[in-house]
Amino acid sequence: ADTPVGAAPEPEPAEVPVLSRHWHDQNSWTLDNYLRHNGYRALRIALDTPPDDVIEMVKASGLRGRGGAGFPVGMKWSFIPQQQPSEAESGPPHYLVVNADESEPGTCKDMPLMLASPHSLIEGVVIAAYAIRAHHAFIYLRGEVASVLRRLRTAVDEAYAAGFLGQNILGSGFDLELVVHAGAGAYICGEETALLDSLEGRRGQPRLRPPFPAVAGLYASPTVVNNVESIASVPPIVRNGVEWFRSFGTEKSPGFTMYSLSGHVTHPGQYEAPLGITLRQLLERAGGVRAGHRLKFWTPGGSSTPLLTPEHLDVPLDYEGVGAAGSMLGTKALQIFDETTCVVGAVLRWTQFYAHESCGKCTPCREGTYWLVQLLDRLEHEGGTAADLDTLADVTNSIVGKSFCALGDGAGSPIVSSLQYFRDEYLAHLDHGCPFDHSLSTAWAP
Ligand code: L3W
Ligand code: SF4
Repeated sequence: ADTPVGAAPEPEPAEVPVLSRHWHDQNSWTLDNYLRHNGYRALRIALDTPPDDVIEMVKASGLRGRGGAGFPVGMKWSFIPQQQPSEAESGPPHYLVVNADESEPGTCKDMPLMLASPHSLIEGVVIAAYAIRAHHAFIYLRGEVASVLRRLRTAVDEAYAAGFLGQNILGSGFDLELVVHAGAGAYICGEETALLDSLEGRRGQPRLRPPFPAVAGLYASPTVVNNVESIASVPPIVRNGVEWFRSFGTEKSPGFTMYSLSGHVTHPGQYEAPLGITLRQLLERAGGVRAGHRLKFWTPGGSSTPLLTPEHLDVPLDYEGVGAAGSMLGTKALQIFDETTCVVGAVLRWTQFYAHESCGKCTPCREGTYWLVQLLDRLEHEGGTAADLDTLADVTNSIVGKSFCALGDGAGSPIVSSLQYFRDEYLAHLDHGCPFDHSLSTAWAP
């Protein structure tokens, strides 16, 4: 209880940025810097609040999962049995697992968050674990990103030393052990049940759902799996309240979020904004499409979400708006492509990724993604026949909705949507392959 938790509270404006407000501070990642800006104040508030009330607060805030699916965070927490494991006779422990295996193509917001502000994640972890009565939490991180691993482990050590982790946190009687686990770098381990298999020491492959992790997750115990940004969004809600959070965004998609802009954009990077902003507005902030060029197509939430076109520039980037436009908000990874990009080449590159990352558990995805690459590669480099386009659509149809997990559906998204919007460009490939001058496009080298 004697641990310093920052000086006088700063009133926080109801404006963005929130999550990234202090990313540019010198040594932004240190505990000292975090404490200077209300760091761990939300934890003290939460620990003075009954766990169920913390869950109710997150529920009322309307915070939706930031990992791709947009599932309500508070509702997910409420699926966990509502008593202390010790109160349930021989009941299993509860676990909190943070999905930090960010690897959806174009997605680059969790890694910068953990590099610049690791304590915002750690504070969220302690609050979430307290709410669901977990005494063990794990952050499952992509192993290749050694810089983030080091940063996170240093921050966890700082948090233990300051009494924000470990036994009797802030004198509250609540104990939490937090382990940062480095995965081996497989896209499929971002799928929550494959992640749990990997964390248990097995090859990461998706499990059948239901049961969902909330019922039988890590070591078959009730487990909440949440994305990094979802968890880091919790402390500001606890500090400032539900109304403050709901003053951002839309009624069904409240709050602020990180959008990643990449590709043919003047200033690529992470842009924090209220949900419901449009690509046109984000491009204004990012200096527009690269000079002298115009937008041709884009992804709203990584390559697993159907492509959109310039006609969708004013679509609100929230779950409902992007859904109504025939795509998904996904991870809010906005990959921007100008008119120099061959859509077939781009789709080929993505499909190679899915074929490489397919875990091999189910036949439609394992075999189908291989054949999609063969078809697209031939179209791009040699040409093909009109029958090849039918075969492409047919193989895709055999994967989408018929695979074991969302990777198969994701692999089909760029193909279905590019055939919908750019069929003429596929036809232009038929006899001699790609008609584009690839030296003009900096985004792809198929
Ligand atoms: C208890 C129920 N829990 C659902 C939970 C479930 C999960 C969450 C969302 O895929 C998407 C995918 C990718 N009782 C429940 C329940 N839950 N019903 O809610 O579940 P779901 O099935 O809607 O989605 P998901 O399997 O989590 C995520 C898309 O995101 N995506 C991929 C992103 C990849 C990364 C990465 O880089 N690692 O984030 C991008 O668009 O296609 O549609 O927790 O347990 N009745
Ligand atoms: Fe594995 Fe692909 Fe099947 Fe998912 S859809 S289980 S990644 S083979």
